[in-house]
Amino acid sequence: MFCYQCEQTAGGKGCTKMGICTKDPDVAKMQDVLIFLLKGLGYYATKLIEDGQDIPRELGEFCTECVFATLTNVNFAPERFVEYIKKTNYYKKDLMNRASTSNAPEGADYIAPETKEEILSIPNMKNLGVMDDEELDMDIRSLRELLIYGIKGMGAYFHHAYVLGKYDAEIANFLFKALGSTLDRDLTVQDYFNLNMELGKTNFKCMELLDAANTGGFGDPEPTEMLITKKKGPFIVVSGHDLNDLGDLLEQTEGKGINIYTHGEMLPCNAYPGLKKYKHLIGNFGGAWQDQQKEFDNLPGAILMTSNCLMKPRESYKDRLFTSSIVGWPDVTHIPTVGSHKDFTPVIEKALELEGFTADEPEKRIPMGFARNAVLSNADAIVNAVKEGKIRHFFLIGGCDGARPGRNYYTEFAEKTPKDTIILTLACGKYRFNKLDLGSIGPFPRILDVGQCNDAYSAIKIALALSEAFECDVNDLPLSYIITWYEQKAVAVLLTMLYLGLKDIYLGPSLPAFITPNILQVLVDKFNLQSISTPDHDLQTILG
Ligand code: FSO
Ligand code: SF4
Repeated sequence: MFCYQCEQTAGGKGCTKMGICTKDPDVAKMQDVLIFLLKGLGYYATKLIEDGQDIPRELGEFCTECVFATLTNVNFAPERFVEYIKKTNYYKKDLMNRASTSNAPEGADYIAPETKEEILSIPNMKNLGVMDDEELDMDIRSLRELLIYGIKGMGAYFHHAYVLGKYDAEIANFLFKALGSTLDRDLTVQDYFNLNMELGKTNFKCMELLDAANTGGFGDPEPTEMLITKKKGPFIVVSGHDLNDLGDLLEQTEGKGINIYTHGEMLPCNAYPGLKKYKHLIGNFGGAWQDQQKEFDNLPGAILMTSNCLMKPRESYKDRLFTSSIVGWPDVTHIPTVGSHKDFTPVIEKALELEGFTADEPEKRIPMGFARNAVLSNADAIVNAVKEGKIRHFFLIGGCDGARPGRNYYTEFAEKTPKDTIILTLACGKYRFNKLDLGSIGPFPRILDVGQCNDAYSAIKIALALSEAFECDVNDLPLSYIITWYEQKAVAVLLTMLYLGLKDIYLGPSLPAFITPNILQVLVDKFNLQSISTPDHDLQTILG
C-alpha cells in the first residue's frame, strides 16, 4: 500500500505497511482500485456530456459517494468497497457502450474483478496506486494527487448537500471531468494547476450549496449558550457532519426520554433553530475526533457516526457504536439507507438498554452559533468597533484537528492573541481553544464559532462583506488565516481560498507530504502561503 493523503501519514512521507489511521493494506488496495475505476468512469461520462448527453443524478450521487468513502477515517469495511467496485463496473460498462472508446487514455476502459480475493490479487498497473507509475514527473504527481484529494473533500460536501435535497449537475460534471483528466498523460503542470483552481472554484459553489441545504432545512444558526456538561439519563452521542441524519434521529427519539449530544463536528448543530427546537438535543459531548477512543471507553450510551472521523473502536464500546451513511467498520452495526429513510431503532434500543449518565454534572455552557447571518446582522457594530479602535484585528483560526504533536500551537496562539482582537473559528480545530474564556469586546465574545469545516463558506462570506463595508480588497482587511489541516476536506477548502486569491495563509501543523518542493515554491510565490512557526513569532509578523 501507499497512502499519503492525510497529515498524519507515516514519517511525514507515506503509509506503506499499515495506515496510521489503521486503514489496512486490503482496504487501501480496494480504495486504489475504486479510484482507478472512477477515473475511467469520469472520462467516459465527460465524453458523453461533451456530446450533449445528460448523466443521470443517480450516477453523480454514486460517484460522489465512492470518492467520499475513500476519504480519511470514513470507511474501513472491505465488503462495502467490493459493492462499490461492482457497481462502478456496472455503470462504467453502460457508459462505454454509449460513448466512443477510441482515443481513450490507457486504463480508462479497465473493468475490475468482483470478488474480494480477486480484487486483492490485481497486479500493480500504471495509475492504479499513487506511486505505481515510476516515470511520472513528481511535480505532476503532486498536483494530480492535490486534485484527487480536493475531489474527495468536495465529494463529502456534495454528499451532505444532496442528501438534504440540493444537487447541482455542474458540480457532478466537474467531478467526472477532474477524475477523467487524471488519466491524461499529456497534461502539464500548468494544466493541473488550472484544474486545481477550478476545483477551488467548484468547491466554493459546493459549500454554498451545502450552506443553502443546511440553512434551508434547519434555518440560520443563531447565537446559543451551548451545554458542555453531562445530564442524567439515557443518551445518544452523534458525531460527523450529516445534519440530515441528526434531524432524522431527533425526530425518531422525540418523547423517548433520550438525550442527544453532538460530538466532534456535529457541535454547530446546537445553533440551528430547526434542530434546537428538539429539547432533547441537549448539548455537546467531548472534544475533537482524536479523543474518541478515550472518551467513548465504556460510555454508558449509544454512539452514531454519520461521517468522519471514525477511529478503530475499542471493544469497550464497539457494541454500542453504530455507523450510518458513508461510514463503515467491520463488525459495527450499520444503519442502512432505504430509499431516503434510515430507521434508527437499533441505536435507540441500545441507548435505552444502557444505563446512561447517572447524575447531572455542574452545568457549564459556552457561546456558539456565529455563522454568517448572526455575524453580519451586526456588521455595522463590527465596522464601528474597528473604526473606533476597539477591534484591532481578526484571526480565522480553524480547520481540522489531529493527533500528532505540535497542535498545541493553536491553543497557545489563541491564548496569546491580544484582547482587542476577535477569533473566528470553524471545524474541529476549534476544540483546541473553544472552552477558553477569552472575554468579549462589547456584545461579541472574542471567540466566534462559525460552524463546521464546510462553514468556511460562511467565514469567507463574512470576510467578503467586511471588505465591502471597508471598501477595500479582502487581502487588505485586518484579517489573518491560521489554518490547521488534517484530511482532504481541508485540501478542498484550501484550494477554494487560493482560488479566491486569499493571501498570507499560515498552514500547519506540517505541510502535506504530497506537495513537492517545486509546487510549494509556486504556492509561496503566488499566494504567500506560509507554514506556521511559533505563536509569538507569527503573531509578531502579523501584528507588527
Ligand atoms: Fe474534523 Fe475529521 Fe470537519 Fe475533517 S472531524 S477532521 S476537516 O473530518 O471534517 O473538521
Ligand atoms: Fe496513512 Fe492518512 Fe492514508 Fe490513513 S489516510 S493510510 S493515516 S496517509
